[in-house]
Amino acid sequence: MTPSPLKIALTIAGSDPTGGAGFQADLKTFKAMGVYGLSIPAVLTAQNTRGVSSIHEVSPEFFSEEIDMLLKDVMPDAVKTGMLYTPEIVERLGQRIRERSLKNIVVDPVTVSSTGVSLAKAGTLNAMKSSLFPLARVITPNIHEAYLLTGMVVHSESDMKDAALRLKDLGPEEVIITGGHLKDRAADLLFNGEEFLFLENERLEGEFHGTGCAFSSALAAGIALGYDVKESAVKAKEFVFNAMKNALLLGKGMKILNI
Ligand code: PXL
Repeated sequence: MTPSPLKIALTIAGSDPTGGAGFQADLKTFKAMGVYGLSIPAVLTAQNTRGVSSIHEVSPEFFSEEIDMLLKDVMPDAVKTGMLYTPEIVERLGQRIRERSLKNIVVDPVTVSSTGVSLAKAGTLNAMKSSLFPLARVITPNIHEAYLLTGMVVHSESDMKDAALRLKDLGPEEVIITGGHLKDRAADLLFNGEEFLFLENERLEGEFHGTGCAFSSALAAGIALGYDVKESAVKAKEFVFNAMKNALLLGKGMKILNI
């Protein structure tokens, strides 16, 4: 038997039964990017394309066991974190990342669903700031999350830069703020501590479910493959743009990315 020739990415995130977001979307994205996908559910949601009706927590003890059992056997080349929901889960994850010396951590600080349901309990963002951001290769807040994390309202290109500077001070190696708008273009801002880089694309109208999950997992896949954050971000943006262009009306609610 030969070792797996594939690079491996692990998603630690919530379950979205529609597959539009959550670890299911992450796994499909890993596959599409040519990376083998591992997944650890951190929390479960009952939802359809119209919204989330209920959230079921995984106990911190079971969560730790999921991680320990998997990681004593398989080592990922990159890890993406999504909806973690409670401060306890975030803290346990931080502890395990340190103990296991996990590298290439992409932290998507998920706070709210596309339909407005809270996906983070009180204290979760603060726990991410103290326990996860300092361990992160890159964090990927959208402009709303950037506001919640920094208290800075983000409208313009220069607001995005100010918020990125503040977010970099929280400890990640690099910061990508997603979902900005420059004129009629969709713009993400990458800050690596030295220079700012705007990644722009044509803007597509409408609300899409799962763009944040697909972007951060495509980014983690690129990093697992050995690309740097900038190269991975360019690939991830293209991947999400194509998935948005081909979005599906799967149910009676939001458009789902075609991944
Ligand atoms: O898109 C954010 C998100 C992340 N993770 C899970 C979700 C959602 C949005 O609904 O359900 C599990």
